[in-house]
Amino acid sequence: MKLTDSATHDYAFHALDSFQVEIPSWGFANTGTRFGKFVQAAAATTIEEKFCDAAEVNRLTGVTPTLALHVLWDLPNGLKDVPVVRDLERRFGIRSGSINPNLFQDQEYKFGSLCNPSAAIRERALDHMLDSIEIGKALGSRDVSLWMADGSNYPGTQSMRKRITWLEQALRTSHDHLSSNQRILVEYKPFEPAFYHTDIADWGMSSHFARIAGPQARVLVDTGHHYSAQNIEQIVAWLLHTNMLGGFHFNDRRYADDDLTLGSIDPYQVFRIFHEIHAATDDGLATDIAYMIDQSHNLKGKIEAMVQTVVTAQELYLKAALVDREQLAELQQSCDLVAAEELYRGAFWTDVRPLTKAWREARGLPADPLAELHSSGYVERAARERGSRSSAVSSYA
Ligand code: RM4
Ligand code: MN
Ligand code: MN
Repeated sequence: MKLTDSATHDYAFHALDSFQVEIPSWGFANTGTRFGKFVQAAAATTIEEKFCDAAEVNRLTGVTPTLALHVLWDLPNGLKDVPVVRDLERRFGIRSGSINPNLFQDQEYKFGSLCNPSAAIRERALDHMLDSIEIGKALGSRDVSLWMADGSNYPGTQSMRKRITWLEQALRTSHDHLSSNQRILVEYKPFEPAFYHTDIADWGMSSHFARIAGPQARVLVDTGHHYSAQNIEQIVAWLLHTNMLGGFHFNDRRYADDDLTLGSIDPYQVFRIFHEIHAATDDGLATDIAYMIDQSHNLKGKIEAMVQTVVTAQELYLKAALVDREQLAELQQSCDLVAAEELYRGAFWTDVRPLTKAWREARGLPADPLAELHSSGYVERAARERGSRSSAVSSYA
């Protein structure tokens, strides 16, 4: 496809109009590694500052109208904090996005939450799930996004099958409490913090739990939650085929759950994932997918990294949209391998930056969001205003 072609231009604008991505409140707070944190003066230390930063990212990019919230960190008083969040939504023009229960920080969860051998602790974890569902209802937010740290560290120390049953029960009960427009997304992760077995370790287990939970549950694919050689786009193709794909947590990785900037290590993989989604959409498959970012930047500036990520996601989404899928289907059918691969790779190597810039200008957005962030002085102002305060905000690591 030639970029000067007006049909391509219209198609690209249409693709960009259809793409939005949710940003995480915890991406603006100070986080680090298990070895420590490098505190940033401009990092958000309150829920208000997180909303303010989210609004700035949305002003710059125009495609991030929702903010994912973490119950323990953002609504420490649970449902009682809903009016506070409502007020922030109005003030900053940002809506609450997915609600993320926290089933991993309390001391009681040492041996698990929804999979803990103790019925009392499982009950407590379920109560937190139900509270999170009620918070979602009160905020008009669609997705309750479940990630658990549950698992075990040593062979023979836990019954894997009993834990499956406990989790099935908890998910069924949770699903019973959903309103008709809510969903539960079930995230998987192969290891960490558990290092022998993780109760929801891969997409097969997530699919199973989502099916058992009920018709409004889907799988959440965090791109960083796979073993190194895993073919993530094939997993995506399977989830699309079986109508089980609910959403993504975008980030990149080199070794484990590194939470690096999307596309910084392997942009081709993100392209390949988006290609599967575009192809499934063409084929009329249900693709109600929540795109979300799940990154914590230890070294990069928080807002800068978030803007860079959103722009990268748009570029890769557009590159994948530009694959001539009709022609590709013909080449696949005739097993013309090199021509098919060249067509596919050709879209990946297309420089779409002139198109994204033109789209931004046409939509009244800053043509270069990162340059606009720098010239706005937002980060310096935030550093001045926030720097003197303590950075005791809750977040992981
Ligand atoms: C996990 C997972 C979850 C995130 C937690 C804090 O590795 O990616 O989505 O909420 O980290
Ligand atoms: Mn995640
Ligand atoms: Mn993760």
